[in-house]
Amino acid sequence: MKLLAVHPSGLMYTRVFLTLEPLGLELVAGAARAAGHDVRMVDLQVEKPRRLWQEIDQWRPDAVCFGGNYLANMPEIIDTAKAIKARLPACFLFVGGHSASFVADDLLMHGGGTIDCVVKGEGEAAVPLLLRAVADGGDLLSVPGAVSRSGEGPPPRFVESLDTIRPARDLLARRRRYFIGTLDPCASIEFARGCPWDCTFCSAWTFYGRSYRVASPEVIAEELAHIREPGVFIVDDVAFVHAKHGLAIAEAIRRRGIRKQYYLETRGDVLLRNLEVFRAWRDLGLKIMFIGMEAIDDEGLRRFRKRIDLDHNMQALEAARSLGINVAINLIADPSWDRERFETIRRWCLEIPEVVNISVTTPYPGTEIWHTEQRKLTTRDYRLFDIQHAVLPTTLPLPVFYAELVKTQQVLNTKHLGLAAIRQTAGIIGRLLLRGQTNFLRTVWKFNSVFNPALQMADHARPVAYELPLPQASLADRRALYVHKPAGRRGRALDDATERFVDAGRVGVGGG
Ligand code: B12
Ligand code: SF4
Repeated sequence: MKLLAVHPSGLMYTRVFLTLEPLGLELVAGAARAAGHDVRMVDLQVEKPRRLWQEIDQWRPDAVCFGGNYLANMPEIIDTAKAIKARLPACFLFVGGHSASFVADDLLMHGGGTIDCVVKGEGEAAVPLLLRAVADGGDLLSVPGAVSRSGEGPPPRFVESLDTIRPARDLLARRRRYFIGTLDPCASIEFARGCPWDCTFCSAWTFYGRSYRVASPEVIAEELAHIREPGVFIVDDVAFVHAKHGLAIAEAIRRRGIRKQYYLETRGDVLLRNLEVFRAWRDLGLKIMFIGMEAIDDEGLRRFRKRIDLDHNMQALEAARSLGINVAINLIADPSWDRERFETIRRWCLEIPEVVNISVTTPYPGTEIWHTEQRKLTTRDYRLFDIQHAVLPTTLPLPVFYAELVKTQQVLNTKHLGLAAIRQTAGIIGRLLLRGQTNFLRTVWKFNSVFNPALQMADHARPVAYELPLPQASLADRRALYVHKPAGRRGRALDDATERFVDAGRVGVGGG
């Protein structure tokens, strides 16, 4: 079959700071190709819609699939599916990905018959089976994870091993557009999948049933050896949970003499526990590390069930500084914040040398706070669920909340992308320009055109075609949260000491 895999446009954040390859969709495309299908890809984050319509009208695929990792992309996916079906009525349309898995029925309903199927969970095992069923006129609902308007198939299944799946990176035409900060251009890679913690605002653990699986160090090193980009973004939710695995990958890379610059995301307590792993990675080229701190007070950390106290987070920042690795931290702004709170945050952020990113508390399907948040949603417009908009009632009038939020982001932006910062990075910018890479330089003046209170208010005023389903009022069965059902301890490739360490840092009730 001819399969076209489409990734929707980038959201606010990716219009300024970074744009990365859609690794999950590439893995799905790779699995379909390995099963003998003819596969093409379009990434609307970096390609014009014209390219999509050319493929639809000239190549005329038998099937089109969409990567639905982000809730805010759902309206675009639904509208595009409707437009494709109008041009190619016989084309089989399906959606998969992180967020699509949590709102499968709703997508089918909004699609009004144009979306034939939603695949819940990991795509690599399911997509070859689905395409075979479509080609042979078989039963779609025999495919694990498949949901159609006639019902739901068996529960989604994990791919047998992360060592046997490889992303079809070669199918993306504009690879030089992927970058993060000064890692320009930048590819992405996965070392491990899943997260063993259970933070209330996050859906990474509910998607994978609190499992944690790893790829073999040799397989990872082999994949890295084939990556052309000098920068590499490690997509793991929490990098190097397991020290032995992190060191073994470092050793396999060293043996092959591979030199890259790396970016990763981790937790403060993991950094403190596995300092020698991060030291080894610094020596290998780890440049930037993102730590999800979420709050700068202990009360805030408790609310997010981030079982790490402020002292430990501060120690983690110190440790990262002592290693000479640049750190970016994330804080979550709550809609209840008043002017004084924003001012405190601004002052704190200016006192520390780290890059600070601010997102907004957003309950969404797959997270615990989607069910437990007592405040009523002020909107169910999918497009506003991008953690940059307020979807809960704000204490400040909404325009003032956005003015304060953007002012805070602006202070941070000026700190890191202002003239002084440019002077510091002038050498890097010069080297990038020599290689024809302008992505990083462009971030410097894009901020104000994207992060703007008036634009954010205008986003709330748009007519709403597609609304999220209403959250269920209570969370009687915690297992209902999961896409892949938890397999408990045996679902996690962690040694006993690491399992105990994880348990001490999470709430420890129910679940897997
Ligand atoms: C890496 C990452 C990013 C990267 C890269 C994203 C990209 N270009 O794809 C960056 C840093 C850019 C990013 C940005 C954001 N992210 Co992000 N990100 C992740 C993270 C940690 C891993 C994603 C990943 O690559 N995983 C590895 C690959 C292999 O897995 P995968 O993509 O999920 O794909 C598998 C399945 O989902 C499925 N699948 C995927 N596509 C398809 C398609 C079909 C047809 C099928 C059948 C199956 C299928 O099969 C794949 C293989 O098994 C996830 C958390 C998570 N664990 O999912 C958050 C996550 C997806 N991000 C999230 C958010 C909120 C954001 C931002 C909005 C944050 C912001 N500050 O603005 C932005 C928006 C970016 C945008 N696209 O415009 C939320 C999503 C929330 C939501 N419900 O919408 C998540 C779930 C994190 C969380 N803590 O809750 N993100
Ligand atoms: S540690 Fe918490 S926030 Fe980070 S990925 Fe895991 S569950 Fe999500």
